[in-house]
Formats: sequence, C-alpha cells, structure tokens
Amino acid sequence: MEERIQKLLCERFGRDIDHCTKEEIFEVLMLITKEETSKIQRNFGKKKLYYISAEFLIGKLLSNNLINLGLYEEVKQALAVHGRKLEEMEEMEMEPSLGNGGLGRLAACFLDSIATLGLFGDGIGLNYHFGLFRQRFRDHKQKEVKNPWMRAENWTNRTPVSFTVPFKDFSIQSVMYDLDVPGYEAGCNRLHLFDADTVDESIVAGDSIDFDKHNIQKNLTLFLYPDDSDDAGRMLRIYQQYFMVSNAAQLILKECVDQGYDLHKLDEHVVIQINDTHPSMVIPELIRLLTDRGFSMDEAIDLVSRTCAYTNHTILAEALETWPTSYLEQVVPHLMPVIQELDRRVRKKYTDESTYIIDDKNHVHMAHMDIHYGFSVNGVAALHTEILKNTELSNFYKIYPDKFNNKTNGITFRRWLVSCNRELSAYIEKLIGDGFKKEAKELKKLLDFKDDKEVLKTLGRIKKKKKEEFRDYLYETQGVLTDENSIFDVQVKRLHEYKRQQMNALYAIYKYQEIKKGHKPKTPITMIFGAKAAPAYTTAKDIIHLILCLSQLIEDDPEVRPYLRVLMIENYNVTKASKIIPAADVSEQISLASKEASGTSNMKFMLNGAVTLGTEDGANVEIEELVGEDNIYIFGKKPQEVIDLYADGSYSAKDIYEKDELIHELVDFIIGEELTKIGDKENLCRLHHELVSKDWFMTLLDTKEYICMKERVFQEYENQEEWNKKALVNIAKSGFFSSDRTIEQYNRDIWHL
Ligand code: 26W
Repeated sequence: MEERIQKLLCERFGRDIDHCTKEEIFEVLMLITKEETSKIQRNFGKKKLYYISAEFLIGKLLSNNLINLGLYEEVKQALAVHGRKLEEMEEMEMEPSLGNGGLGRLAACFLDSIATLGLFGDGIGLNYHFGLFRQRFRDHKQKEVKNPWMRAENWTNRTPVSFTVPFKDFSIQSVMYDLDVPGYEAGCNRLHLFDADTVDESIVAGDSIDFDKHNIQKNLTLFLYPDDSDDAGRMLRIYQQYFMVSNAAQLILKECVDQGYDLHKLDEHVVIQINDTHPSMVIPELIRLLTDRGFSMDEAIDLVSRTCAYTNHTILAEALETWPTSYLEQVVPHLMPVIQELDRRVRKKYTDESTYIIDDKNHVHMAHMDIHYGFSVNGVAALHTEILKNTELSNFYKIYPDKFNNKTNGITFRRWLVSCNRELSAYIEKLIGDGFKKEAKELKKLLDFKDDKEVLKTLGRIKKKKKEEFRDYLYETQGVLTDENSIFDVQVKRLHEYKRQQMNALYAIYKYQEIKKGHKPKTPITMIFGAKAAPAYTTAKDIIHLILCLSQLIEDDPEVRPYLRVLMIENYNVTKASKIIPAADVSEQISLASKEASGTSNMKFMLNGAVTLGTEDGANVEIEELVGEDNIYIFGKKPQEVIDLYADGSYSAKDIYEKDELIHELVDFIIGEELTKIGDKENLCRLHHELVSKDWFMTLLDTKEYICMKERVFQEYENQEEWNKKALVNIAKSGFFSSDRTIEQYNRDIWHL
C-alpha cells in the first residue's frame, strides 16, 4: 500500500509523501479507494430496487469506504510509516451536503446496508452543486452562504448515460454521475446523481445563495431547497423533482430493456421506493412513458402500482406536499392528463373526498397519489405508523389496511460506531469479538459485563477521550474551548419548533438564574446545540439568535461560566455529528410527542453510550422498551394527549404564561435587558411574542416537567458507576437500530429482492 501511495503521488504531483500536502495525499487515497471499489463485485439479481430520494446525506466517504473495503488499517499504517495521520487527510475531504437532515441521512445509511446485505439496488438523486447552504454565525445570527463541495477529483464519475427531460417550453439533456457504494465486506451498488451541463455556477452572486430563479437551464441543480423554502423556491422544486424522476423512469426502463426483460412484467424486475413525496411524480411519469410505448392506460397503471412503494416521514401537515395544478401545468403539462386520469379513477371508486388526488382547490396531493397507486405505505417508527393509521391517514387506512406497514428506522453501525468511535468499537471487539459489525444484535453480549467495574470504568475513560477530541476539534474549528470534565448535554438536529430547541434554551435560562442565586451544579454542564434553520423560517432563526445570545451572556459572566456553558456548533453536518455524538453524555430528544416521526440521532447517541432525555415520541418509545425505564429519562405529555389538545384546540400558551410564575420569568428573560443588550431586540421580542401568544408546538406545556427531569439527569450523573452502567445497557440494546435490520425488513415485506 505504501508503495502504491508513493507511486501515485509521484505520478500526479512529482513529489514523494514527505513533500506532499494533505490535500494531495487525500486525493491519492481517494483515487486508490475508488480503484479498489471498482474491483469488487457488483450486486446483481433478477429484480432490482431503485431507491429514489431528493436527498442523500452521504457525508465524507474516505474512512467509511476504507472500512467497508477492509483497507482502513493497511492505509493507516502505510501513512504512519511517514509520520502521517489518516485522520488528518480525512479532514481535507469536503462533505457533500446533499440533504437537510434525517431523511437524507437515512437514505445514505440504507445504501450502506443494502450493499452490505448483498441486495441489488441503486440510489437515484440529484447532484446539487452547492448542496444545502453552509451556515455561518455573524452577530449572533445565522447567515447562509453557498457550499461548493465539488472538486476536480471527486467520488463521482461522469457516465455517458444521458436522457432528454421535457419541460413545457424546453427540454434539458441530463448527465448521470455515479458513485460506488461498497458494502461492508460485501458487494457494491451505485448511487446515480443526475445533473445537467447547462447548469451555471457563476449565476450565484459571491458566496451568497442568491441567483436568478427564472433561468431553469442554468439553476436547475445548483441548490438543494431547504425543507421550509419560500414560494419562489417551490416552483423550482417542481422542476427539480420532475427532472429527478423523469431521469429515474427513463433509466429504469432502459435497464430493463438492456437486460432483455419484458416490460409487461416490469413489477417482476423492478421495485421503486419513493422516499417521502419528493419523487412521487415518478408514478405518472412511468405511466406516461409506458403508454407512449403502446401500453394501455389500464395496464400501465396496474404495472406501476405494483412497482411503487411509498415511505412517509412526517405528519406535519405543512410538509405533506401539494402542488397547485396551475404550477404543474406551467412546468410539466404532459403529466397533467395522467394525474387527472388517476384522480378520476379514485373519484369513481371512492366517495371519501378527503382521499382525492386533486382537491376542490385544485391542489394535487402527492401522498394521496402514492397511497392509491403504490402497493405499500410505511411509517418510520412504530408510534409514527400507528398515528398514520389512526389519525393522519386513517381514511386511507380504511380503504387499504393491507398496504400499511411499519419500518422502524435504523443507522449504519459502520459509520456511527466503527468509524466515528474507533476506541469504543475496538473495546467492544475486545470484549465480545467483531461479529457485531455484521450482526448488530450481538452487542447484547455486552450485558454480561453490566456489573464489571473495570469495564464500566473503561467505558467512562473512552467517553472522556472522545470529549477531549471534541474539545480540540471545536477549538480548532471555532476557537471555543470546552471543558472535557463537564457533562456534555447535546441537542443536534434541524432547527424546528416541534423539536423544541427553544425549550432547551429555557432550561439554560433557568440554570443561569439558579447559578446566579448560588445554586451551583456539582459537575459543570456544557449544553451543546447544532442546527441549521431554513432561511425562510423566521421563528427558527430567532431561536438560533436566542441560543447564541445566551451563549455570549454566559461566556462573559465569570460567575456562571465555570458551571454552565451554552455552545452552538456552526454548520452542523454529518462530519460534525460524527465528532460530537461519541462525546455526548445526554441525548436531547425533546420533540412534542406525536410530532417526530422517528428521529435517528437518538439511535446514534444510544449506540455511543449517551443516555436519552426525551419525550414519548418517535423511536424514543422503542428505545424505552428496549433499555427499560431505568436507562432512559422520559417526561412530558403523551402523544394521545397532544393529539387531543390539537383536536379540541384547548391549548393556550398564554394561560400557562400568565398563571405560572416560573415560566413567566423564564420567558420574559428573553426580552430582559441581559439579552437585549447582546442581541437584536426585534428578533427577541418576536420570539417572545411567538412563545406567549402562539407556541404552536406547545413548548410551555412541558417546560416544567422538562426542567425537573433534567435536574434529575444531572444529579444521577454524579454516580459515575451507575451512569456508565446505563451507558452500557444503551449500547448493548442498540442492535435493533441497525439499518441492516431495517433493510432486511424492507426486503422481506416490500421489495422481495
Ligand atoms: C417540503 C420538502 C421537505 C420537507 C421536509 C424536505 C425535507 C423535509 C425534512 C427535512 C424531512 C425529514 O428529514 N424528516 C425526518 O425523517 C427522518 C427519517 O425518517 C425521521 O427520523 C425524522 O423524524 C423526520 O423528521
């Protein structure tokens, strides 16, 4: 390996390893990894899965791919001979930011597991040049800048595959870029990312995210639109979505024809998983292409319906996509006759208007199309699926009880343990062998060491080491020095009111005031946040402002700073997740019960020995079932209570604010002089008003219980042996959340590959 690295470095840069930069060495390592990946066998079968998703948050690939190829140690040692560190080269890799959050990361974990299980399946998405925006903090506020992550040498390979994608007034010629996805000691699949040569990066002004929204040929794949994008962005999303699925549909048919398959048996050779509603137009597009080839409408609809399966990731009404027919007419008029035909058939068969595809306001409900014309509908955690069946989609469940099924999310342990926490992984291996990397349930064997004081101590030592590493990383990247001897209390996820980062901020205010009164915590607390807010989501940005102002207030206060810190990781992404999660003691999963479909960071934290402080929501429920109530801290209103509160409209933030002295005080602190001195009064007042008069996601409802429970968490942390035992149980029971398990279930119940 050493020779090979040297040879390639000399060829490309004319220098040997001792004289090459980290960037140069990284590039050569990437090329070697790509070459090795291209040598391993491609998975194959008579039926193929196409996982279509607008987001694939794949993260950096070097370490991960080396691990999966079984080359990590070899490369590490080859570099070590020259006093070079693999981790330093890894720092040179740019992270492709092709996702908002959980949904995109889930798709990436799934690709890893699909390949690892030897299943024949590729991902299909878009090659966003600047991805999601990069987040900067200026004046205690989020500023969005573009995120150019592509380099001349990339993980992607340009292929000769190209399709013509028709829009109303023009067509665009696509280019397919491919990325190899090696499984862990297994075969390899691909991720196809579509792009167009007409796209012009120079129309983006400076490092901003502004550009001419009208020139589709030039802007089509420039950016990934944030989950809460504005109206101008909405039209672009339709262009992107159609571009994605038209390419997908054409690729699928081409691959079938190339294999010599009979398209009349499409469903025997193809299964399409529709990741949320973003790729839903693949249904009418495939029907259109089949009828163009002479299929009758009946047969085309029937075939496609037996090929497509839909995953729902949210019950938030505002995230269930609907497109005005006028928009679709403007972008893809040729799809409208198909969509209208699909709607007509629904209307003929069913009387329940709430299930129609086109409603009386002329909006097309993408999820409705998926449910009527797909053969499977799945939620992403047990609770979530139950809510879909009984509440959100109950009218559909009545019609199609057999289509509904649950697939509790999972994460790939190769990235979220083996790669991001090599120390813990190595120690587990020493205790129970390395079988857990392929068979995650083997982690259960750790329970044998539950009362082994040496083991518990070692777990504590590893946690400390990861905290030190994070301390160094944060210092290098943000110039902030953290205390590795403090409790790391971590909430990292998209910023959204339902996730209730604002409630966590209210705790910070509470603790600040307590310390001011002389009630100091035994062990200092470091509250760590990481979150991007959608650029058009005002309240979310105001919450970031509040957190950053609180952070400043405490940094400047010598009375409080030794006991409490509030820190926000800038530009939270997969790379930063892999550094903070192994260092965490407390995993904050505090969404309003019933609103978080699953959550996946909860699983990553658990796997790394953090203890969950959370509500009865999403996969937290399943975590609790696994670890038992002694090893998790659950608080707050129950999902059904919340659902009832919404139904009868009886929740009033104002009532709580006016009646509860403590809450009143905490909320008013937001507009008190301590913070308005530091921050922007307008933003803080707006947030205060939002909390007191609307509080759509019921922050104040759970705040007191949250504070009490969090106090208990910090108290119980003091008994380190007991705490480490909780950590051990969490790790031991996390096997269920391996995405290998999730994918086995998808395959068993839906794909049948
Ligand atoms: C309108 C476009 C849109 C809407 C929502 C784009 C993107 C989104 C989200 C960012 C979707 C998302 O990430 N959902 C999350 O999916 C995870 C994987 O299933 C779940 O674990 C999370 O609970 C859910 O919020």
